[in-house]
Amino acid sequence: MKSLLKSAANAAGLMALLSGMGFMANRAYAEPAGAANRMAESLQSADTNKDGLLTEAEFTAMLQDRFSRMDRNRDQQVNSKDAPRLAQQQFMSRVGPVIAERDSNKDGNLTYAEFSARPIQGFRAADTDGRGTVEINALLAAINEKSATGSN
Ligand SMILES: [Ca+2]
Ligand SMILES: [Ca+2]
Ligand SMILES: [Ca+2]
Repeated sequence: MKSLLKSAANAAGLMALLSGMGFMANRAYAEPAGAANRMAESLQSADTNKDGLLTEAEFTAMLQDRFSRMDRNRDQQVNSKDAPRLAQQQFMSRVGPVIAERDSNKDGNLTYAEFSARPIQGFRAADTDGRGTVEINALLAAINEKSATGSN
């Protein structure tokens, strides 16, 4: 019995979800298998009660965790001030594209609201039955299918 993605709209929501989570950025193209594995790990660890379903609360907890890891100086904004002194370039090459992509008011600072808007939209789009949960297996199957069929 398969309960995979049921519609193109759902697949579009899934892609928004995944790209929103930052998995499709940069390195995903260079090493798709590694990216898929990291994604699987993240999704599984986000499922804190291990019931195989990701609730919106579990999902947003993961987003908050990711945001606070970038916001190293804890001022609720992610920007170049958060770069570690000795690893400024690495930090900005990883975080810079996320800021550029999601800084919706273009002030150069990424707030949590800006960071989370798209992934949360994607989550809701992937939640086709409107129960507030998304099956992790369905997400992973879709991811594997994506990497098996290659690009495009
Ligand atoms: Ca769960
Ligand atoms: Ca900050
Ligand atoms: Ca901003």
